[in-house]
This record gives sequence, C-alpha cells and structure tokens, in this order.
Amino acid sequence: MGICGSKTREQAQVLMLGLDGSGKTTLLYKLMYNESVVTVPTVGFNVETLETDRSSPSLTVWDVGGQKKMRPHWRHHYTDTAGLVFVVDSWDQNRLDEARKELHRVLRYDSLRGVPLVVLANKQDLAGALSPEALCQKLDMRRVCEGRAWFIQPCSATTGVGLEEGFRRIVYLMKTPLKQTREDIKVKMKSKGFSITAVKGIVLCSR
Ligand SMILES: Nc1nc2c(ncn2[C@@H]2O[C@H](COP(=O)(O)OP(=O)(O)OP(=O)(O)O)[C@@H](O)[C@H]2O)c(=O)[nH]1
Ligand SMILES: [Mg+2]
Repeated sequence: MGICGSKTREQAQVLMLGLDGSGKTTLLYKLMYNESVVTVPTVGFNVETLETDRSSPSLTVWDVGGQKKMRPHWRHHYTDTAGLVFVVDSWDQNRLDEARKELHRVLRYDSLRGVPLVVLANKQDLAGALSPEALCQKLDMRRVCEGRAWFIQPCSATTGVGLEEGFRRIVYLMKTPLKQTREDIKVKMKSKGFSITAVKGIVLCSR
C-alpha cells in the first residue's frame, strides 16, 4: 500500500481475528515494517494504522489475541468494524474445523451483518498448505457468506507474499457496494468467456 502522511485522513476500523497461532501478529508487523518478528501469543490486542492511497481511508487494524481464553473478548471490537480479516493457518488441517466454527460464530453477530470479509489463507510457504479453493470448501464460505462481500487471499506472513493484496482487497470490498462487486465479477467472468455460475466461485477464491 502507498504511504502518505496526512493527519486529517478518514479512518476505517479493520478487525483481524483468527485462531491462536494462525499468524495475525506476524503478518501485521511484516506488512507494517517488512520485518519478521518473533511473536508471543497476544494477550489483549495490538493496534496499528495502515496508510492507504489518498482515495481510501487509512486502516486502523486491530489484531486481537486468538487463544480460547481471548475469544470471548472478540465481540467487544465488533461495533464500528468496517472490514473483517480472518486469518487461517492453511497448513494445520487439524485445526480447520475449529477455525470454521469460530469464523461462523463471528459471522452470526448482528453487528457484523454485511461487513465485508477477507480470509487470509496464511502459511502458504509451507508444503501441504491448503489452496484457497480447498479452504473455501472446508470453511463452507459460500453458504455462510450469503449477502456479504468476501474473498480468500492466499498469503505468507513469513515471505510477505499476498499480504498487501489481502488488505487492498478489504479496502476495495469496504468501498464497493455488494451489488457492484457482483457486477465487477460478472464483467470479469464475461471477459474470460465463462458462464456466470461456473466462474463465480473461482473469481471469489482465485489467487
Ligand atoms: N511458516 C510460517 N509460519 C508462520 C507464518 N505466519 C506465522 N507463522 C508462525 O506462526 C506462529 C504464530 O504466529 P503469531 O503471529 O504469533 O500468531 P497469532 O495469530 O498472532 O497468535 P495469537 O496472538 O495467539 O492469536 C509463529 O511461530 C510464527 O512465526 C507463515 O506465513 N508461515
Ligand atoms: Mg498474536
């Protein structure tokens, strides 16, 4: 994302959730400072401001600890959340069911209704990491995200690949009405010459 220094910029709150160990804090500091930090499990939260280009609000990113004992605190951050980023460890298939349940629980909250969602499919640098398409199925995204703009972005907090794209995507989804994102998808589908229903999922989940 571009950097700019104005202090009068609009702010939008992005809430970053996910199981403990999924890589939230690592990716936040990689994105902010391009540094690989040694993390400890987050107790409470970290908050950082990500500057975007001038046409978008800057993002106040809340990285809230994901340990079981921390999860009851997640809901205290829901009010005023303009965009949700849910980080998944794509390599640890043993915890995918737990991740799915927590994601679905979060999405049921009224105060997050219609809030755009980007799932960061993290740890793609590890051999055996699930693809976004496989995660899309395992997390039952199409069903649970009905009426919500969403996207699955593959990334690695270790290498940095995909992080900027993920946050650019949440900005795009926050700025664009759902109907419009659907129109955009249709245009992309037409330009690829596929039928709409066949390609919808691929566009939403594509790299
Ligand atoms: N290989 C690999 N390891 C990663 C990646 N992202 C994070 N890790 C490692 O995963 C572990 C947990 O990362 P954290 O960033 O502390 O996870 P967290 O989601 O903030 O965890 P909580 O604060 O407990 O919620 C650390 O050992 C990181 O180095 C990644 O993309 N690839
Ligand atoms: Mg953390």
